[in-house]
Amino acid sequence: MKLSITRTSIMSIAACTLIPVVRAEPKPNIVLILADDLGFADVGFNGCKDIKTPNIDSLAAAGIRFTSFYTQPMCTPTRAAILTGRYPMRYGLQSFVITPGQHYGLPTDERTIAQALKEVGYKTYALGKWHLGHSDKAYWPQNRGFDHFYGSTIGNVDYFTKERAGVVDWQRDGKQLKEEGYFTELITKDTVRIIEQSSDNQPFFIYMAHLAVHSPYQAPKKYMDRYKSIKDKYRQSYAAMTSALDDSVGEVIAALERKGLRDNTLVIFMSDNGGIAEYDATMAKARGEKPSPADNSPFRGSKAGLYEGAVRSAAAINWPGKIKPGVVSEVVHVVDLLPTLVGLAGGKIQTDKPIDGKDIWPVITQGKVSPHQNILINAELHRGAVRQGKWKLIKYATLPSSVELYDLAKDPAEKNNVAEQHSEKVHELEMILNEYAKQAKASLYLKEYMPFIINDTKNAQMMYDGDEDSGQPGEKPVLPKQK
Ligand SMILES: [Ca+2]
Repeated sequence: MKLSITRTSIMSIAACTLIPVVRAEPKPNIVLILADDLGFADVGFNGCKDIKTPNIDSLAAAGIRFTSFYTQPMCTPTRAAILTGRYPMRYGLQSFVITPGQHYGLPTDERTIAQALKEVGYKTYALGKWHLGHSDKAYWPQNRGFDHFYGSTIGNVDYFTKERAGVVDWQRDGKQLKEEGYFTELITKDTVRIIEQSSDNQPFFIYMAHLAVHSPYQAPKKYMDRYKSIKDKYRQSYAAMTSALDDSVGEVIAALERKGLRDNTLVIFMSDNGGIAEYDATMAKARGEKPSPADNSPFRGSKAGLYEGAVRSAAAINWPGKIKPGVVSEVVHVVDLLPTLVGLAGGKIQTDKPIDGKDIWPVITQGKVSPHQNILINAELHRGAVRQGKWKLIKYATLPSSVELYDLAKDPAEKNNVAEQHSEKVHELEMILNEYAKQAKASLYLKEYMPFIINDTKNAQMMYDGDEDSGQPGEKPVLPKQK
């Protein structure tokens, strides 16, 4: 079979959904509730038994529950994909997350969903965990289209002290705060306040980015007490944190109802990536932790990987009277939120850069098939994955390289690698993945931490710093103590 997949064809596929469609009048309020590291099977609507999520389940039961809603494998990249509608590899956020010592952020020439909604009259709020750049205020939410921000800019902090390595990271609109309280409950209280004080004449977009249920595993006693029967202490804390998250969803919905806004408010609930299951991170092990409390079944893998367990999100969308209850099993991706929501708001979708997201409103409301010919799961320097129909290819490019092909229709748990039996499909999907990879910008994470790899892949070696022939400048040798 002759293949004719070109860079141009992928670019044109990506760029073909740029026409905004005005459907809703008046403009709906939008509440996007983002959970962090929640396992696919850790909500009642996906079959969870030991953790109770009645409020999240009600939301899903009265709306659409997605079974193939894809995210990126980690916090920073998924947040970037939500805000831009573009795959993170296009702007260097494809690898890992922004760590507390790093200096980069979501590049400031990326236009966000908050900017797009603000342009058509929305009041925009970001609450909770930002994780798209903290070292420079230019990366902060209030400079990325949000009118107000209340929360933490770095990745994860203590739920009670809002501190990381001795630094408190908790602010309202740029003003640092010292505030008692549990992260989940504080942002819930503020979201309720925003809803109660909202104006009848101005729609709002609330981006409520929970830290829950990311580590550290901390919950108030009243929630821990609900799960005394769970013996594993990590699972118990995780369950307690999930219950606090569920109560939060209930309080937000109740506030919308009290204010009489429920019928004109679209609510999305989703996790930013799969839960930590089968976790084998070296650093966590070295600390003696066993942080594997989540359940991504029936999927294989864990947060940060390329298997479905990393990228298949527990997700639902609800809008009374506009979205009929049901299940969508078509493949959709978190980048679709921007064109879909901005389309509903009558806004404009950026046209000077390729938008990867598609308008999935017809999939949600009319049972149409997925508009995606393929979806990019990720394209990094060392690995990548792509899904096309029932097929999924995973490529590990580091030597010795390897390739895996799964038939997700027959094998959603990715147990049987059928790459050898379907070499033509492997070839086709490798070409698609490589075309995406050619469009990737260098990873900003690697640029900061491993510039020798990024600057010259073909002749990769440590950069000469004028003194030592390897290592970082000023790096102290660690030698065994002399007897
Ligand atoms: Ca996460």
